[in-house]
Order: sequence, then C-alpha cells, then structure tokens
Amino acid sequence: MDKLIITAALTGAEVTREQQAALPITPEEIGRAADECCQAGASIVHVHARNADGSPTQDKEVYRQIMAAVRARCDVIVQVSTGGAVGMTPAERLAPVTLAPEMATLSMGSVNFGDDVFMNHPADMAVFLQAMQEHGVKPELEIFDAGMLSTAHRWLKKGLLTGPLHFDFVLGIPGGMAGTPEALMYLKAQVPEGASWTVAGIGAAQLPLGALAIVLGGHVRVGFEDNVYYRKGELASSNAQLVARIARISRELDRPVATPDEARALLGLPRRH
Ligand code: KMH
Ligand code: ZN
Repeated sequence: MDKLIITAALTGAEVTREQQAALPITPEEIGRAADECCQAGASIVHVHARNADGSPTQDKEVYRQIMAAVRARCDVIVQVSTGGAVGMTPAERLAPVTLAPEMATLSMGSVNFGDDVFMNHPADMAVFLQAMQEHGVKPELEIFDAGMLSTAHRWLKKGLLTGPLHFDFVLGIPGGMAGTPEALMYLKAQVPEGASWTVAGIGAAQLPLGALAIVLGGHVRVGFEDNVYYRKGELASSNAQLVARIARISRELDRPVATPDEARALLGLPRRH
C-alpha cells in the first residue's frame, strides 16, 4: 500500500466562528493552521478564502495572500477550491486557478447541498478543467454522488481527463451520497485503473470513513470544512488535532504517512518550489 496522504480542509465556505472558535479565516491564520497540520502529518491543504468579516470569497488576491502565508511556513501542497460557496458564478469560482497552485478541486456534477443546489453545469466543468490544464494545476475530482464518477469515466474515455486521476469522495452532504461504509465501498469499486482516491466524511462520518480508507488503501481528508468535532459533543481544538489523530491511527495500522514530497510523487505532481 502507498503511504497515506492526509488532506486538511482548513476552513471551507460554510462553517462559522460561532460553530468553531478556532476556524482559521485570515490568510495568516490559514498559513499558521496549514503549518500546524503539515507538522501533524498533512501533505495537502484544501483552502477556501474568506473576507475579513468571515464571508466566503474567491478573490484572487486573498488566495494569493493565503498561498504566500502557507509557502512562507511550510512545503505542504496547496489545493485551492473551485467550489467556492453555493451561488457564486463559475467565473468567480475559477479565479484562484490562474495563480497556478499545485492542485485545485473540480466538482464532477451538480448536487443538492442541504436546502441549496451546488450547480456544476458540464459546460462550466469543461472550462474549469481546461483552465487547470493551461495553468499546470492537477485537479482533484470531487465526487458527491455516484453519477459524478460515471461522468469521470466518460470524460476519461473521451480523452478530456487524463490520468493519473485523483478523486475525493465527499460523503454525507445532505443531498449527496451517505457517509456510510457501503457508499465508500460502492465508489471504491469503480475507481479507474491507476487512479488514487481520498475520502472526506462529513460530520460524524469523518472518523469512521477515514479509518476505513486507511485500511482500504485510499487516502483521508479531515478538517473543519467537513467536521468541527473531535468526538460527539466535544469540539476539536484545531484542524491539526484532527490530522494528528488520523496520522496516529494510520501509523498504528502500519501504514506510514506521506510527506508533502512523497505525496507529490504519488500524485504525479512535479516539484515546483
Ligand atoms: N462549499 C461547497 C459548496 C470544493 O471546495 O471544491 C463546495 C466545496 C467544494 O467546498
Ligand atoms: Zn471545499
């Protein structure tokens, strides 16, 4: 089995300081959180930008500041969000890709997102993918529901997507696939040859699906974007606390944790810094 790649989803677009007092919001806070997570075992940070008032933004300048704040502290792989927040325009969401980060997310279809709709029109997805290819950015394919994995297969067959592919199964969003072992096993069985995958369990699904992914040879995403609790009724003290637990479990299961450079090698990312 490959070493474990841990992604820390530090901030997200929806979580508030009222829900999680340690949520990193400013570029400096995100830079510090990224460094702590890297030291705890994360090799990728998935980042979303916020305005000073905490509201979500896809402003390129804020992402530039975040990337600089992270880079000043550590060598972790920065993965920007192109999901942004529900209701943002595709052009708005695409902005950080033009900064040529090492990775960016690419949602593979539309999904109900609680009481909202997270819209991903195929024509917009194609534009996102083309921009990533132009800027040398590796997409992480976000899979919220099974049909999105079928789309990835179709795009692979058509030559729009080229391997090695890397998937993120986001399980437990109200409206998407459930955060259950059965859902993960169903998706895992359909991963194309040579592709890698990670799982982002939402809420209480984060820990059990992370543990399952370690055993199954997948990778794991944790962090406040997906879950603000350490255990039922107890808030996590930091993103790094969630990363450290997954790293600990993986080492106990005899699966070493990848450094950022080891993760680059596993994902086929050129070393750029
Ligand atoms: N905030 C969600 C609507 C991504 O980062 O690519 C979408 C999201 C996905 O977070
Ligand atoms: Zn995200």
